[in-house]
Amino acid sequence: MKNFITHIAAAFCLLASSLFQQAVAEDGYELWLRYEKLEQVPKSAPRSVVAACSDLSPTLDAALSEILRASASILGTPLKQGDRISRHALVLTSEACGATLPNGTLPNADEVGTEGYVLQSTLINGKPVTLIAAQSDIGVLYGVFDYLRRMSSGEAIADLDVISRPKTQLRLLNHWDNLDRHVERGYSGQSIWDWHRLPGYVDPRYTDYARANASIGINGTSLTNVNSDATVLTPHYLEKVAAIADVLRPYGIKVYLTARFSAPIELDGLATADPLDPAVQTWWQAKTDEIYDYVPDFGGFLVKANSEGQPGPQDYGRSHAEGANMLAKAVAPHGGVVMWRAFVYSAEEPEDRVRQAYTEFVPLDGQFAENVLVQVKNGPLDFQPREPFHPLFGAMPETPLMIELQITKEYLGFSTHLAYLGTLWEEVLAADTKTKGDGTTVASVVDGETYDYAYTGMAGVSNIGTDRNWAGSIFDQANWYAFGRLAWNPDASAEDIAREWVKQTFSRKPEVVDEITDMMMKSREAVVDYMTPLGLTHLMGTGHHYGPAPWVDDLGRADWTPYYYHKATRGGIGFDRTETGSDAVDQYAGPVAQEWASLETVPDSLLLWFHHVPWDYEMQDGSTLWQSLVAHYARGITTVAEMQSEWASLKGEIDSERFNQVTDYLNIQHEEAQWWRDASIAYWQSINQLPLPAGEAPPPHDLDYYKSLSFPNAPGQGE
Ligand code: GCW
Repeated sequence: MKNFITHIAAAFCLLASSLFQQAVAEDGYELWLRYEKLEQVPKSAPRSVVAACSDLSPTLDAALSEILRASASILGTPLKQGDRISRHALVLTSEACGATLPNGTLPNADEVGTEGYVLQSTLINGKPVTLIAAQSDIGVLYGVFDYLRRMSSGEAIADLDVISRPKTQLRLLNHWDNLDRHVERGYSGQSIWDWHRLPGYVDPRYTDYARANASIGINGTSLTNVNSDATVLTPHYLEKVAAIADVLRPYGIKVYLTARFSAPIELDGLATADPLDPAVQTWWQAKTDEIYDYVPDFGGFLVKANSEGQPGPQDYGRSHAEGANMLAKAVAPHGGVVMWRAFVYSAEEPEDRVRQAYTEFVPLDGQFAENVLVQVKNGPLDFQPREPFHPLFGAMPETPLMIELQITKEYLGFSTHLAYLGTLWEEVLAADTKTKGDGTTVASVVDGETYDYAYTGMAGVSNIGTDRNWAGSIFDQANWYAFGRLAWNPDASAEDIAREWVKQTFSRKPEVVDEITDMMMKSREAVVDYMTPLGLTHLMGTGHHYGPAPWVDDLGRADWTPYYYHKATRGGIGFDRTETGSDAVDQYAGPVAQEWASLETVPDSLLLWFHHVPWDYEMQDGSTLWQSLVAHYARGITTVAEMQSEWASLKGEIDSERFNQVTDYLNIQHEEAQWWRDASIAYWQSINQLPLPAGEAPPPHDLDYYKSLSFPNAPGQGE
């Protein structure tokens, strides 16, 4: 009887724990590292894991524990950890760990570089094994994540013969996190950096953050907002930074900080922050040395200077290069870099805002120190749903240019709109700058292939916060994932990345994978359609950027108003950036400039970015501009409706918690897409006085209603 009761109790516990697991496991916390159990364990599955090393670093420990965790989950039982190579073992090894393998087994540096790896089904001492080998231990960890990705996606893991190495060196998240834990343009809770409780309390979440980032090859993180606070450079905070760095180090992730240019004045009362002043230079050298005492592998500084009110070298009549070089000199002896942002535009200058970064930076090409990278947003304006690529790409052969992408969706519906950004980034990376002949893609500039840059890199403005699901929504996790995968390989396909993510995040069933991938692939274009079609841009609400406000024309600065960008009048709409206007198009290489400057050849998608045209302008398909505009809004809404029904068809395939959240968010997106369309149309009609094309429903409210909506507490207000 006692036995029976014990059995019942045990069974109950098991049931309860599996129910509990079910409940907590699907809140999105595990990201793409869910390691869902395979329906059938393949014959080729490994039986044990062994590190063929004379020295086990914390990085290899992390690799081994990831394998044990993942195998327990994917295969149902954790692999045995052996100390000898047996048949069907997973063998981890590297040059750095003192490989204890027959000569010739390791890949050489030419093949894999310092971070790459091989995955190989091979024979060692006559035994069939899978080898995960690299020059460095971090290469092994990356290889392990690749192997686990294949396994949990249900891909074949027999007969592997893979070599992979990153095409860019610096693959960084940029957190816009303030020290009070508010995240600028954050839509997923507070900052995960709990400055107040650090370093005494180090949140275990940092380890999961590191695992997730390492799994997609991210190797650096800038912890603080580019609108910076010098306080982070004080000893009290550096201790906290060091505690974070210690957790991230085994995962190959270096820590970077934003440097407030006026820090010498603010922290130590210097009279100036002039970069050519010897006292200022000495201050930064001492400060930098101090940082390296706390964090010996500190990556370097990220700087926003003379932009949107941030202090900078121009306050002292010095150039961006002079400012950057002073900091570069301070980090150089330690092997650090400076990432200097090109997101600058002047409050006083009347020059077309999208021209200004190019005007400012091109003359400085060749003047930056060797360890400076200039960090350039993907487009010349500001992370809009669609922009042409930034004209600086290809225009600075002597200066390493990093691309900056925004993972957080400031202008694409925050966390409630589904917008997979892989397609946006792919569009930019694949764009041909033609600066050095055909095929000079943005990717080939960024990865150093075109100009053989000494440093290469990609930065993504993080969407991570304290929400259980990290990113504000499940689908926003895909943007974090896609950023990492594209930073590793800027030529990768957005669709392949989406599929990969879906398999690990939702389901391996082909029909589910197809459906969700389809939703993702069309999602960003839907946002462009219902917010800013045909090359329109920056029409969002003031400050928070939530919802439509194309009517705003009276802010402190003209170039913060939507009117500045659309210039709609009774006669027409669009920003003339040809020679008759600002001539911003001339900043692009000849053939690109020609294509976009001509109404004959400019693609519809960029029409109003480069041209001011009448409302009855005839589009490529024969419709008028006005008809086409209205049709684009409708198409955007229809696409969201399709996404809703595709998602609804997956009921039962996805756990209810994630299914319901996505359903609710899609409903919000649909309502807001409709709102965008109605408010925009009401406004355009007030300007052009045109009737709606036949069959189009009039907006349910008048323009005053849309104008009267106010959202004082929308995230981002006041930023
Ligand atoms: O997109 C704009 C944002 C600002 C941001 C700025 C930048 C950090 O609205 O919030 O400030 O860009 O990139 O510096």
